[in-house]
Amino acid sequence: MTDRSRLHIAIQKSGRLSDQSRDLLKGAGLRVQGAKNALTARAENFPLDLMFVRDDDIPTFVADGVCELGICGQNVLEEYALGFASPRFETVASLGFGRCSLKIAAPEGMAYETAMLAGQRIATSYPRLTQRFLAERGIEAEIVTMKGAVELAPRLGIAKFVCDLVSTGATLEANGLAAVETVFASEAVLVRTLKPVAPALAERATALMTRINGVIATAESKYIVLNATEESLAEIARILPGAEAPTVIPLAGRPGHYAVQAVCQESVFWETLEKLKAAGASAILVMPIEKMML
Ligand code: PRT
Ligand code: ZN
Repeated sequence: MTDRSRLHIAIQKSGRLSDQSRDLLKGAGLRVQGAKNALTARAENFPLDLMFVRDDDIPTFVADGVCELGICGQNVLEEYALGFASPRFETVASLGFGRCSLKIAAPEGMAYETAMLAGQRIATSYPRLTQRFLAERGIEAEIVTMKGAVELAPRLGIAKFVCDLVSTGATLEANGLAAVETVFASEAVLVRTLKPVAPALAERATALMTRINGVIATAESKYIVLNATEESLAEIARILPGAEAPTVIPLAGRPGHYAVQAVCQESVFWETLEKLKAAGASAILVMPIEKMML
């Protein structure tokens, strides 16, 4: 039985999402003790227990309320959710890692059209997402469910097409396949249970989610300081990426000259700095932001 005075979050034990899931919680200020191969760990400075499980089990843990929170790929969550008539958890943040796409792949060089799937066999580990894709297009095909090594199915004569996760595409290519159509785009998300949660615990969950949103916002954000002349201010404000109303302060002893300060909530590239300079900015500083609460 889990301790109901503490929050519980399910994260992947070992795999593509585990390091970044741990880093995110660390970034939210949680000190976590516990060996890498433990099943649970306790945050020392927040009433939170971590449960390390297989990614496929995370939807069940959160849906059943065993864990109030979970970090998991949307592909796994949506495949699970399609098995139920009503929602069992809700997404509270997109985390910006674990990006991949579930794609239909066909033999390399085939002049593919969606209609060609009709009556064919499609191998996949995501039968419900694949079925939804086919149903939305009015196509009937036979779905062959495989737990892994889906990319081998065509070579083994099990299926003509596959529907598999792709990030770089190298795995498909190595097996003579090419991605031809996207079924579902995915990234890691933070979800919370829709089971009732005691008010005190719900408050803690909200506090943790606020911190996590702060970490995500901070990751891309930069603080920009620059000098500008009065006539260049409007153009500079337009170029600053994702910045709302910048702070403009007159420079002492230099009439018509200003210091401009802004939080940019999008990546700041060299090209952006070049544009700012061309618009009349000088002494441009770009600084990382350590913490942010929105
Ligand atoms: O042990 P456990 O069940 O927890 O882990 P797992 O082996 O089921 O999952 P894991 O760790 O491989 O992936 C966890 C999650 O990472 C997935 O559910 C996705 O949300 C996300 N993710 C991101 C990926 C990929 N990228 C990815 N490339 N998951 C799998 N792949 C595989 C894909 O299945 C294929 O075999 O990588 C291969 C393709 O990669 P490319 O780069 O060759 O295209
Ligand atoms: Zn898995």
